[in-house]
Amino acid sequence: MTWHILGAGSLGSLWAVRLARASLPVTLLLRNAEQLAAYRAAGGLALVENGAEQRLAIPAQTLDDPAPIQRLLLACKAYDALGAVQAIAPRLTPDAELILLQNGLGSQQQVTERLPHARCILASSTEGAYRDGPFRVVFAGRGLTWLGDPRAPTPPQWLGELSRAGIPHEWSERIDSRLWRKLALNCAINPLTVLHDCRNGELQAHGDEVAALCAELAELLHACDQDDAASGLLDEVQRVIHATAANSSSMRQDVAAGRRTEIGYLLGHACAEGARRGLRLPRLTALLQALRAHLRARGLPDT
Ligand code: NAD
Ligand code: KPL
Repeated sequence: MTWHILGAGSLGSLWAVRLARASLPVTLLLRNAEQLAAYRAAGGLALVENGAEQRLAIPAQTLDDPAPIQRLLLACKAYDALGAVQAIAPRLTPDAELILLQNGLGSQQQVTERLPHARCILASSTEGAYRDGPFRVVFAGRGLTWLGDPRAPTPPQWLGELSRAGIPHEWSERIDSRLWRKLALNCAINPLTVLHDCRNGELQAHGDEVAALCAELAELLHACDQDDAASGLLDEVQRVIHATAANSSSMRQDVAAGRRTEIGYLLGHACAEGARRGLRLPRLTALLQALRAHLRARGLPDT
């Protein structure tokens, strides 16, 4: 079974190269003929790992290629997920399976509503990768990808292929809890690093602000029936701030590079879920307003 990978960006490339070098069939799905020509001119996809570069000429095609797709790894940003799925929908077989790699929450619901008959497996990854050139990706941080299906607890048979490809993973029967927890961590840390323009560790000087946000996030998580995700949240946020003290958060990096953020699927989603449940979340709401104003002032989308 071919692994079709939509999005030859950081995580998509990281998965594509590891699957391909384990001799598993992989096909990249690129936006258009221009992208495909650029990909071919680059000679394939390069992964830089421990300082060594390996470039593989993984087969690629455009989104509008007619060949059917049974297994799709959706490796785009959350704000692109629905549009990408709309574009690829005519190619999906009736028994298609999708793996959704998006961070945050909200895009997964958009995709599953658009494709009610497909199996959608949700993922939450702590691996790190970034692009440092066209079709060239650096493997920056070892981690793990949790996979799960909130509608069906049985793991798919292809998990063995991930082991064969050396992709660290675990099947989770509570993937929603993992995604909520990661969202809460991102909401407590990332916007503040943007607004204070600081590295993660410098948030230690804003301990009261972090604690107040965690209290509201925990209230939201309980209201969303996510008690496990709420448990010990502040402690974990403080641990992450300490462990990643020298790092610039992904949102701060996006803003610095003039890239769109995933705010609508992180803090935006948290506030929208709070509002839907009639919760008063003044700190989170004020943080969202300040962050949106900050993005608009830099000419970036605020959703
Ligand atoms: P990225 O921007 O590096 O890659 C996304 C790719 O998808 C881009 O190449 C883009 O052109 C492509 N794309 C978007 N729409 C498309 C379409 N319709 N057709 C074809 N290609 C399309 O993003 P990323 O860093 O790989 O992140 C993907 C998701 O994984 C995000 O939600 C991110 O938060 C999450 N994530 C990333 C990392 C990381 O280290 N990069 C870690 C954990 C989670
Ligand atoms: O996941 C992160 C990010 O930078 O996006 C951290 C900072 C570890 C938690 O928010």
